[in-house]
Amino acid sequence: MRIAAADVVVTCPGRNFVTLKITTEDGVTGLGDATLNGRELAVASYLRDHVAPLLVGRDAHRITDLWHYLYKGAYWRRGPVTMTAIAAVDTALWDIKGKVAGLPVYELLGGAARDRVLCYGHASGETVEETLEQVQAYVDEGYRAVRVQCGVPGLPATYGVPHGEGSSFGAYEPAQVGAMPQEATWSTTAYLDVVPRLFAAVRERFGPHLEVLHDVHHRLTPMEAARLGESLRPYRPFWIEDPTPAENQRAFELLRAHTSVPIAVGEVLTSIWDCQDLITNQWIDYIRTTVVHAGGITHLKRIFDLADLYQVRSGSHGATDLSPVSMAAALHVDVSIPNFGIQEYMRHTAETDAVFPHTWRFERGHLYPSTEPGLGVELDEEEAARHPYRQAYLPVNRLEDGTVHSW
Ligand code: KDG
Ligand code: MG
Repeated sequence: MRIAAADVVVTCPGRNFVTLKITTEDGVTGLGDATLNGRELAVASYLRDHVAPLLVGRDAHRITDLWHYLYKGAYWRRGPVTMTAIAAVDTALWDIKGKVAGLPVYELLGGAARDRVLCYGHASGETVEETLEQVQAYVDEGYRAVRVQCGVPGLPATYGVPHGEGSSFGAYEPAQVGAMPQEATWSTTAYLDVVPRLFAAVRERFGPHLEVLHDVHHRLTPMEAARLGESLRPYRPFWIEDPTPAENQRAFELLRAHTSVPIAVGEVLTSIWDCQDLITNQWIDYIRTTVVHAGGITHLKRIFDLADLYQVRSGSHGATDLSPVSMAAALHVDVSIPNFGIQEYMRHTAETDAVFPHTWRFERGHLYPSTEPGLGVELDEEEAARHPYRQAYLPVNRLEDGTVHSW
């Protein structure tokens, strides 16, 4: 089954998405998400200019061979642009294989290992009280797990709290349209003061059973993160996420020695090598690598298989910059692996869902993968064409004295 064409579609139904569509000579199509938030066109060019010409004429069924052809064949390994491009090809080929076999992709991955996929939504507000109201709305919808973020008193804009275009309840959109990134301000002292108060209020209102998550977003040193972990421990967080940057994996050895709260890392990691030490030393509890940024279904499976050997569970990234194609693929992986933990789920806008009609679904706090052949998601190209690309950037973060800090 030879590949006839590989086309890249860039669309902005409220936010930018890059999608690869592979078509075989007999007309079967497969989709792969290639969205890299704020750097979308780099991946679009990588695919159009350097990958699509290499795919035409190749056997669409040889997924592993093509993966290594693109990875080892590029010579330049890893990195978000390369790994997102490879992910798109890999995901599209799994879609095609499923359609040809007449089976949903999870059946090709070994079949369902569970009936449903636990997911968490995002509750956030400027104040603790506003965040509590959003938690209540999620609980009313049947969510059993909720991520909580709130504004940091004294700071104009805080990570995870809606502001700006495209942000509304359940649709927090950090990338803002414009020619330059917006700038945010950060104070670790003020942050470490407010987060324990937020957790105390959530536990007091919602009791001990709700799963409560929090994203630190790479902003603390290991020892600051340890202090946060210890201050949250009485409130039993499900996890604290990205407590400190993970370029230096050994930072987590230090953190681990000083707090027992569960730790989740990995949304910016793009390969098994980037999380090898984190996993094999059991310095983390959840690995958050995704289909789209970590080399597709083929490579993500390898990461999760390694993690399983060390009792590390999955907790894939699922923000709105991961398109419904990514979410479809993620759910096939989530439902089929032995060491599934939780899936992040930020709802897309109606415009995005119209561009990517899909049959995976949410019901009472859980996600269910499509049971259609392939991934179970389509691309409406006419609808996509109605939303041309708009330049958008993630914010840049500075300390109060102007020093650039991790965003
Ligand atoms: O593109 C960046 C976002 O996906 C990221 O900021 C969201 O950290 C995030 C999360 O956990 O959803
Ligand atoms: Mg995160």
